[in-house]
Amino acid sequence: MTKEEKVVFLKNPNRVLEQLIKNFINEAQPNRRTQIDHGVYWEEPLIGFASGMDPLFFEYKTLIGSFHLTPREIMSANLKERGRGLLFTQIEQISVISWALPVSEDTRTSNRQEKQFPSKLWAYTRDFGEACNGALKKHVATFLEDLGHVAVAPTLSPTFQYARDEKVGWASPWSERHIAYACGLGTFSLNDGLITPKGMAVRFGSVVTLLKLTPSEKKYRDYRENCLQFRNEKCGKCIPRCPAGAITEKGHDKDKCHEYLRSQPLVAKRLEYGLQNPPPSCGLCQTDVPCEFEIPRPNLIA
Ligand code: B12
Ligand code: SF4
Ligand code: SF4
Repeated sequence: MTKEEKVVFLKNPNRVLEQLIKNFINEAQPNRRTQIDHGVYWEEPLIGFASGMDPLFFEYKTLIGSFHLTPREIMSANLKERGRGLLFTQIEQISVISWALPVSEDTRTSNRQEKQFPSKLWAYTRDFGEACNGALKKHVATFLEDLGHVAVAPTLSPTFQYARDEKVGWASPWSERHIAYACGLGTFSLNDGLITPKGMAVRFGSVVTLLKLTPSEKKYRDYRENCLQFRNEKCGKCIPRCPAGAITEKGHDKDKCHEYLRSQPLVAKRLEYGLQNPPPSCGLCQTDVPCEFEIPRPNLIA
């Protein structure tokens, strides 16, 4: 990076980081579907920022569990690995960058037709598209590190496995959806999925850094505001989409969903698609629903 570019970065780091993330998705090889048809896994991302001191990160300790880490804990642990400590004056500099990668239109369309298993494009997106998400996390962290700002992508660490918690069921110590919610990217829904302005058919990623960034505005007052079911509108369109019967008007049964994702017929389908040992996927509840690619609008015509 030239001296001039560094000056531009320091003047408006949010804007430069947004552009960096967008450029990666527009141009980088990992977003090309070289494994199948040279299409793209992801469309233009949404990006949000939060202060590491946002009270939500501390609320998550009660809402999710004490095992869910705050940005400050992530940063302290990372600095400790480098033989350094977090200084008191650095605490308020900690920031979080989160992004939503929208599934490409042809992949969404292909998954809409499915009733039992994910489409081939959806299954490849879960595998190779997520690898692209991982490469993006590394890219953002390396960019910041090269400029002298400590940066860490929590979910890239092998210790960040999800496990079954007594109170909240399957959960990770760094829930990308809760992080995205804190960064103003969207709200939760009847089926647990986070609905962003580009819909629910998205995947999330994030990086924690020791650099003060301007937090994004949260344009919602309720944590389920974007879901029609919680706006006095009858919806529930995701309920019949689920082949496992995991969604009801009461919400999402994670155990049923988890069981289905690991089931033998689904494994067989993935092998049939030519995926050797891919992570499980389904996502039927994220496609052919009003919240698939936008914040659903209420039906104004009675
Ligand atoms: C564990 C896990 C699962 C489990 C459990 C899912 C779950 N509901 O938590 C299983 C195996 C079932 C699963 C399935 C799927 N997953 Co998954 N999974 C994860 C993982 C690894 C951790 C999730 C986690 O920690 N959850 C924590 C718990 C506590 O969250 P929760 O129960 O949903 O939270 C509820 C409460 O906290 C509540 N709440 C109550 N009061 C309040 C108050 C406030 C203020 C707030 C904010 C919230 C809140 O809101 C939530 C909704 O009810 C993440 C990756 C990551 N590290 O984040 C991906 C992730 C959640 N999965 C994802 C996806 C795409 C899927 C699948 C579609 C599979 C696929 N790829 O085809 C299905 C979809 C299932 C569904 N409808 O949610 C995406 C989510 C995309 C989205 N738009 O939301 C993630 C974020 C992966 C990623 N990198 O993008 N997954
Ligand atoms: S399909 Fe309807 S009820 Fe289900 S999450 Fe989307 S908006 Fe909410
Ligand atoms: S991912 Fe599949 S099994 Fe899980 S809730 Fe959605 S539709 Fe049901």
